[in-house]
Amino acid sequence: MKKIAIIGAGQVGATTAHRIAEKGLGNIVLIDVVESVKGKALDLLEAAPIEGHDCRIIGSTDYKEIRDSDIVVVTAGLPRKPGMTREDLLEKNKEIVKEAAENIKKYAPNSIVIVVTNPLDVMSYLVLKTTGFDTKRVIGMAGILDSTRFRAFIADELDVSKRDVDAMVLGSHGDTMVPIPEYTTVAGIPITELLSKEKIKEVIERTRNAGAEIVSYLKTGSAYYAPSAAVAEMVEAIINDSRRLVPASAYLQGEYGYSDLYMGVPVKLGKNGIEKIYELKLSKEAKGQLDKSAGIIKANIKEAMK
Ligand code: TXD
Repeated sequence: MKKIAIIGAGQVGATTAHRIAEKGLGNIVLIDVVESVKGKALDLLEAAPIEGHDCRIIGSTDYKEIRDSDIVVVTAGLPRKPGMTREDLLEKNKEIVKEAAENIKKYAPNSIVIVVTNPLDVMSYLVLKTTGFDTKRVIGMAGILDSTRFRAFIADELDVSKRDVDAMVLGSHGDTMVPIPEYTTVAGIPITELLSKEKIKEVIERTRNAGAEIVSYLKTGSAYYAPSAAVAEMVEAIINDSRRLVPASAYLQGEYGYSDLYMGVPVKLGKNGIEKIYELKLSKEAKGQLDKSAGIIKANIKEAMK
């Protein structure tokens, strides 16, 4: 079995472990600074006879336990509270993520890293620079989440099965994310054929604010069911080498005209991590929005690397 380490056993980390175990994807090591991580791991393990999987699951406060992991998921760090943007988390989370990255480099030098901690694109950059890993092996999770939100809202709007909706959301995982209606379809039909311009605008706005909408209800934390489903989908694609084509935050070196930053783009995910980055033709409007997204990410990267 493959070994999957999850750094940070909070809402997203623990729920991700739950999903990965029930899919039987590999043995799991949960790492956190708080002792409760050991209890969460035991609780998950004790469900195994009922769920019918044989994954080993341990919880630890010692990074040594991630030794030789095949995949490491980084969720350690603070989540948003009402009124906060993802960028507001930068100062606190950069120290936590840097520490995680140093330990990944030391104990799991051949792993593929999926970064989840916010601000997502900036934290992915920090992990890449701290580990020195090949750019294929450091991937940010955001696009699948933003797209699944967009898909769910479109399906509701049209009263069709959620399974039939495919969507593409590019750019930063933040208020400047760029949902692309031209590449968003229902059973192959572009949504531009099915929904009015105004409706599409409305759904895009709701997608951009979907994280904040949940934070406003939860008050003490942010979303984790859909985020963990998105992470598990990425882990599964890598472990099964299924070459899924999904949006994810990737290190760009000239693609879309941007360099030396992480941003959400369509990628092929397989056993080596990012097997390919796809460059889509974009409308002037979408490219303009992407430029704005890139500008914000660049500024935050500068701040993070100080
Ligand atoms: O789309 C996306 N990328 C995201 C990102 C979707 C959802 C959540 N997103 C972000 O993930 C969120 O803004 C946060 O920055 C992280 C984690 O969110 P989560 O909801 O899981 O936060 P919790 O429940 O507070 O869990 C964080 C855990 C908690 O158990 C801490 O004790 C632990 O991180 N933590 C640490 N673990 C290891 N090492 C260190 N130093 C550490 N510091 C805190």
